[in-house]
Amino acid sequence: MKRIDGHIETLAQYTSTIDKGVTRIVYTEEDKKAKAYLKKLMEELSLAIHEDQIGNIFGVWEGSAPNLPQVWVGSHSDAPTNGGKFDGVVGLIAALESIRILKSQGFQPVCDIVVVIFAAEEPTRFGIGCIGSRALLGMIKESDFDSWVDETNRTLREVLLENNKDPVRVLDESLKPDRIKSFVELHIEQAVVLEREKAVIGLVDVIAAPTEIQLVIHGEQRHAGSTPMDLRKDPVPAASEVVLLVEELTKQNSTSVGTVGKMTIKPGTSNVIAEKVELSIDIRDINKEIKDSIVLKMKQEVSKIMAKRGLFYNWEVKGDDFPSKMDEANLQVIQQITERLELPYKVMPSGAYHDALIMSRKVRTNLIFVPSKEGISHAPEEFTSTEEITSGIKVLTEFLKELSYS
Ligand code: HGY
Ligand code: MN
Ligand code: MN
Ligand code: MN
Repeated sequence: MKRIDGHIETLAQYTSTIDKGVTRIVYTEEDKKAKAYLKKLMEELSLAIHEDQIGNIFGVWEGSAPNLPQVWVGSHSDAPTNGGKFDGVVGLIAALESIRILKSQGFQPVCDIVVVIFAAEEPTRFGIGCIGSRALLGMIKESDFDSWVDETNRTLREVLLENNKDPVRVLDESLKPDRIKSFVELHIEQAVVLEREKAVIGLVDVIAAPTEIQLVIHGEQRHAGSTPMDLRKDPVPAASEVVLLVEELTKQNSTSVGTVGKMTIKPGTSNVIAEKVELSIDIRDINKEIKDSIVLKMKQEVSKIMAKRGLFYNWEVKGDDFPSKMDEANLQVIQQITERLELPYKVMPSGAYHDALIMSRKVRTNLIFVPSKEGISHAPEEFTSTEEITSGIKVLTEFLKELSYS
């Protein structure tokens, strides 16, 4: 369908890395242009649009009984560094397309249907994901506005103020969960299970949760040529031991994963022994106990490595979420719809978190997957076919219809 392709291609142009994938970081020009484009699509559907103080955008299709709890559907429009065109975007285009289809059928929802564009699902800028949905559910505390800092050393508070947003109002804007009947997100699978099992729809039953840590190892900056090896306090070999530790501890369980995605050596010159190394550590599991035991063991081992090398370090837990089960009753409903549409499907976990992970803390939540080619995501090669997206839209449309009609 031209429309779907067209929207995805247009949104992909709003990137700061035109040569390599899609990079769209929250509160940047590209992010604002993408959100402006999506708001235009909402206007074309005559949705009532409003935006909150953290930057979540809502498009409301008013039902015949607007005081009933609302049905929410949505995803995010930001993209990681050198990411793909489909992550997040597919869920938003699918939500808008579902509404367009229902309107064309003359359908009138009883409760409101609300399309939500969450402000920032990716952790790229501040090191923690789902800032929009966390704020919405009152899960951001006052001190986070000053402790969450981006690479230019600007705090979330400063960035919000620069964008004419009022951090103080973010705190009292949080949602009344009983206003929402349920939330559903359609998203690319970002793994290869559906493709391998020749299914086109994933019905997620549980979402793995991340513990996001920032580790800074402090060394002594010295001359690379004249400093003997036994006099060095070099943070880089220490960081290397930590990277291997992350791999070793998470490899021991089939459901856990561990990643050091970002490692910055400062000052980062070939003939200077580093002053410090900053690493991101991302540990996940669908089992909370396993994840917590890995993080604890890692913290103990890191302390031994630094003691052995006589290095100071700072271990900061940026985010520590617990895994979340999706709503079982609504999963059944989606399963029946998928069977009725004769689409091959699989009930499965999600290794990636989503705003659905956060929303499920207080709202009945479901997550529907469409396949990712060769399981590739968070990379320029990310791809999902229009036909697969269209199948997802068929399921989503029926689900929204059923949910908003009674
Ligand atoms: O990392 C995640 O799971 C999400 O895609 N940001
Ligand atoms: Mn992502
Ligand atoms: Mn995503
Ligand atoms: Mn996500």
